Amino acid sequence: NKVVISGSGLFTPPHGIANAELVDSYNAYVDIFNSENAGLIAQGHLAPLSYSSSEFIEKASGIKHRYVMVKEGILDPEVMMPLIPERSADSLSMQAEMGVAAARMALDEAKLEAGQIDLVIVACAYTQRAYPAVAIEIQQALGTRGFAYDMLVACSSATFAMVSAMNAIESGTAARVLVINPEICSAQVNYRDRDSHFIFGDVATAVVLEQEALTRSPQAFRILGSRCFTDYSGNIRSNFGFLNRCDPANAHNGDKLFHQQGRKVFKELLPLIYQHLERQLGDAGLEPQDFKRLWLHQANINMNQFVVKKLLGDALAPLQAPVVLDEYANTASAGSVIAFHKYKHGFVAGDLGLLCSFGAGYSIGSLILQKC
Ligand code: CO8
Repeated sequence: NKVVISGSGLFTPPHGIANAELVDSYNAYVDIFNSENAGLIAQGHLAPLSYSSSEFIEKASGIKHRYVMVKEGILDPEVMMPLIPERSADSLSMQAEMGVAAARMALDEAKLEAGQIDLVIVACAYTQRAYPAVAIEIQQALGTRGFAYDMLVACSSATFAMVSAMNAIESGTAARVLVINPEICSAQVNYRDRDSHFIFGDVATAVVLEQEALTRSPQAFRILGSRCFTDYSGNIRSNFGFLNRCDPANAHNGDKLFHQQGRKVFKELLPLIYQHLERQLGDAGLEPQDFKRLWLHQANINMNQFVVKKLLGDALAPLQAPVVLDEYANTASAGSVIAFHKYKHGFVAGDLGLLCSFGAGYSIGSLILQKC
């Protein structure tokens, strides 16, 4: 009696930002910075900032557009962050609101009521507070039973949480689990950093997991196998955390936001992904060609093309490895789940798909799925 993913949901935030708008705002900031620091720049004490460009962004990353929960502030060269007022303690938090919307869609698809869920896991790159857990807030908002908790594994939060959910079901701790990934990446983007101002967007995804014998969903995918891997690296990093206020030197917060050595990540992570997938597929007696679809992590189009080429060579069927980052940008843990949600149709019983995340940590999580 295998565990299945019996429903998925996708909440898309209300505001879009195209590359051109973002680049205009960044370049306005560059003009302000360079003119305010003209003296120091002329004396050679400070390097002038260079313009960003839509052409670079699209070529280097594949990203054309991103969604955000709050647009106000992001494009203002004097602000350059989303202006998100704190909500009162008795109203639903922003992350819970996004999570609830995605979860409702996943429940509908799984043909379940909230009261039939007995574990909620909120899994994402950041939760908006330490406690009470956002998952417990969502448990109350939806009316699910049992228990709920948050977990953070950056880009692999969603896949690792699905493995935790599967283990909970197999051990009898829970019968039905909601895994929710509400990502508010825009709050952690340094919009003044040319190398990374374009990378992220906001979104929420959700999946329902339950025993195959229990499911009533026509959309269910059985989990045939799963594998998690981590290998410590500081090359993708945010130093934001609860100790920040204890060091008075933290007045400048650049390193408290997302930053990375993008080139190093590219070079170091790719071989880890190949090795991980080769071992997993080898142990399962499968070949990459056995998969109808690869729902890959959505960080960078070039990185995904390398992974796909290594696995499948040049003979790629249309939509074999669908791309959503052109529209959504990098959405941390939610990227591969968006790809799954949007491109899981057209499968017949027995068809295989691979859901795989990779990113900060480093962390890699992959699930072999089979249409029921
Ligand atoms: N516009 C114009 N030119 C630019 C820009 C820009 N915006 N940015 C850089 N350039 C220039 C550089 O200055 C450089 O110029 P030069 O050659 O003269 O030095 C040139 O363009 C090339 O720059 P790069 O070497 O940086 O460019 P790359 O081609 O390597 O592309 C990428 C940069 C897109 C960052 C690429 O390296 C990449 O994607 N690497 C993989 C990174 C990755 O996958 N990271 C995962 C991060 S996501 C994750 O793990 C989740 C974290 C948790 C969530 C966080 C939420 C906020």
